[in-house]
Amino acid sequence: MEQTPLSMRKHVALVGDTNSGKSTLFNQLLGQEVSIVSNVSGTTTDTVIKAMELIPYGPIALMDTAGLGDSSELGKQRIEKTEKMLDRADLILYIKDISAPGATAVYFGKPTFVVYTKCESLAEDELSALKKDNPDVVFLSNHATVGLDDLKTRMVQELTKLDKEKEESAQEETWVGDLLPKGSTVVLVTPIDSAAPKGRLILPQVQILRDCLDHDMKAVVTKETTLKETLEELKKVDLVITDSQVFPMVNQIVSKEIPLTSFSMLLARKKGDFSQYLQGAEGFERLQNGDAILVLEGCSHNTTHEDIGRRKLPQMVYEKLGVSCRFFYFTGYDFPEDLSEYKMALSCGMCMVNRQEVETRMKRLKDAGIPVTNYGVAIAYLNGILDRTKELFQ
Ligand SMILES: Nc1nc2c(ncn2[C@@H]2O[C@H](COP(=O)(O)OP(=O)(O)O)[C@@H](O)[C@H]2O)c(=O)[nH]1
Ligand code: SF4
Ligand SMILES: [Mg+2]
Repeated sequence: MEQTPLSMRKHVALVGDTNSGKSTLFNQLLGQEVSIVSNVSGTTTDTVIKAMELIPYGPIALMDTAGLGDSSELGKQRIEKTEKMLDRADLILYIKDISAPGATAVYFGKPTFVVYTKCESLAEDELSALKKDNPDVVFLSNHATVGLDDLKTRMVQELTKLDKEKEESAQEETWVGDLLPKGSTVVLVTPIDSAAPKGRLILPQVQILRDCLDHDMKAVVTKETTLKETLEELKKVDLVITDSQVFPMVNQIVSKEIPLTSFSMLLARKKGDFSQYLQGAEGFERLQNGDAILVLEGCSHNTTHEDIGRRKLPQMVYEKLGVSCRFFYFTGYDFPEDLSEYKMALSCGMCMVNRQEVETRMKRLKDAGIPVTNYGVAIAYLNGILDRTKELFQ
């Protein structure tokens, strides 16, 4: 634990009015007398930061701050200093003395939870009623000796949640930034047919363009009909990203040395378990006449996708696999209770649905033993080019 520098640790700050018991708690958590505990307001004048091991989470930095409720001139300066220190806090424990009513209510703009101290001052039934009404609050008594384990558990939960969110947003933030080096040249193929929205590009296309610029890459946009010419004119192309609908044509035009993938494949990587989608494509091999296929679409207003999910994919399954299946559609957050009749599931890119929801569904399908893949992977598979389009990610 000594090895992890403070700067690498998640910072947890104890914040609250003077005399609310911050330093007492700080010492209890650390298991040693680091901060001076006193009933003289403003004893902790500056923020104290100490390294600690929060089991089972790991190394953290614990911050004991000066009180917020000090109205003296010196106190105001301390409060300003405290607020500045809170910039580095990842999680705030808002410490309130349960016996001191009218504690300052503050919004910190960061993950925060409330901790009541000195709860031994309440009658037992009063305390249990309060606990019941405030499940999100942690209650401490007897100089933070009672309830300390609850508090630690809660800290571990919150910090783990923060780590997970951070990981997800990093993955969600970039489309190609993690796949190609700076200076790369990316060609986007976007058919402009009747399904294309009037006067604009669809969101994933716009986001990928922006992502290329953010990562100092060059991006060229072309239709499938002008792709051949575009590639001839460019000295070097590091990646071609195409709309799935024109995949077969683009696949022929783009020479084997140039990596090729689809918008949908890039989307598939962002939501849900990409390897589960890739593996799920194998489900096509086992389909038989009359099998039920579950189709999940994140929203109903997208005519482009409606066309893929409702017309193109069923048609491709019939033509390429020679089986006629039954397709059942679920839109938005709708999801069937009973999965037993489905042999396979197909999902859109789920750009409008939150990650948690997508993950829950993926898990349910996995548990039920139902292979699931998404439109991009499915179209690539049915065109026999999945192997080519997934190379980029391996
Ligand atoms: N009765 C009681 N007193 C407490 C408890 N926790 C802290 N105190 C007292 O409250 C006063 C202020 O505590 P301190 O930790 O210095 O508060 P801070 O200003 O928020 O850092 C001290 O006299 C502590 O002994 C508690 O659980 N019960
Ligand atoms: S949620 Fe699905 S159907 Fe809706 S726009 Fe996104 S990918 Fe298309
Ligand atoms: Mg203090």
